[in-house]
Amino acid sequence: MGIQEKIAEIESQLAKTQVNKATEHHLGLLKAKLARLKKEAEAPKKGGASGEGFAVRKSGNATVVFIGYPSVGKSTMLNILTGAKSKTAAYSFTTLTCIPGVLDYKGAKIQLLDLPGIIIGASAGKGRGKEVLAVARSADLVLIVLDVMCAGQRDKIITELEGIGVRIDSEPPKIHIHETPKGGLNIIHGVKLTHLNDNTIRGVMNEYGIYNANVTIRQDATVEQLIDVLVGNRHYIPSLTIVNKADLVKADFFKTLPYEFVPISAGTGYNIEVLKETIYQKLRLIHVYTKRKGEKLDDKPLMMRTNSTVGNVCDELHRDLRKLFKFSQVWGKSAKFPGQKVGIDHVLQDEDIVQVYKR
Ligand SMILES: Nc1nc2c(ncn2[C@@H]2O[C@H](COP(=O)(O)OP(=O)(O)OP(=O)(O)O)[C@@H](O)[C@H]2O)c(=O)[nH]1
Ligand SMILES: [Mg+2]
Repeated sequence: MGIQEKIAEIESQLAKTQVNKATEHHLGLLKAKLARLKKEAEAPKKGGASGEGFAVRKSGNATVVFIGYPSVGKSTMLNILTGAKSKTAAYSFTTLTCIPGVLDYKGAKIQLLDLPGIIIGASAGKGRGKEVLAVARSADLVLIVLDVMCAGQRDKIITELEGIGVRIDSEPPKIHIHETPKGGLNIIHGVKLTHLNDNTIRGVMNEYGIYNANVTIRQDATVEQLIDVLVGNRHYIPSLTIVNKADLVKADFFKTLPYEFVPISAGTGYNIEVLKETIYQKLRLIHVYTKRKGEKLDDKPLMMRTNSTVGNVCDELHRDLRKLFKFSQVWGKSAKFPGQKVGIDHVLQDEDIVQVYKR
């Protein structure tokens, strides 16, 4: 049996098995096997070009992508938000590649990437789905764009994103696996587990060829989360759902939608200012002030992505600064005390002050 047949076989078994306490263990092992096979199937062929993803350079303070089915209005939205000129039309697959635009908002330069529409099965390679979704992997925020007439498609888009390793609106699981040369599997529980037992944890770990390790679990994790940690290469990214073409329905319609979203009309411009503000808020950009020795603060802060490091600040200031970096001092929330000496990987927080010393 080839790898694809094995994947299909397990998927059909999963679909057939009832979900309950008695089948939990069995299902867990099947899911682990499925994830391992999928990873194997995806591994780039030796010698071949990877060829995945559009060539887009990140720019500005953050990168935001539009993901949605064809003709939901992604390009119309990019144009109204940024003044870009991405082609729009009433037929599907108008956009064929990645079109960038820049939204200037409250001093931040936010890169918006318009992409071709995806279809069901995109993450498994249908259409140019994999290339499109791959762009989402490196984004700071994913905009899930829905047509008000098909507002029920949100879950399907999330499934496609999950298919390429993107985890929306969640944090990396608090599971730590440290392999050891011998001693078996030592499972350390930080909290009571209600979805997993040691037997299942062992079975899943064995599926990944791990027989000796310290496994520390500090949250009530699911088997999916354990598998995510084992597979690795997962991307935890915030999302914002936008329901477009609000002009086509009465306001009452929106009360029926079971998720959080921003209703807009890219066609008429309705609620566009609210959308800009929501994108900006979701990005949680931070302001970092830089200071030169003996001088006072630069009064214009740098706008940086959340979790930016001192190294990222160096890159922002001068392209050679990273090479010349000796150490830096930090004042503010990320510093243990004012003026703490820190290295290039120190993670900064909003309103921090940084002074860099060169070699
Ligand atoms: N009524 C209405 N029509 C809209 C709105 N926004 C976009 N449209 C129309 O929807 C159609 C598709 O818009 P596009 O912006 O090309 O959609 P897209 O999502 O970029 O489509 P693809 O590139 O094919 O994936 C066009 O005919 C637009 O004029 C809106 O808010 N209301
Ligand atoms: Mg388009």
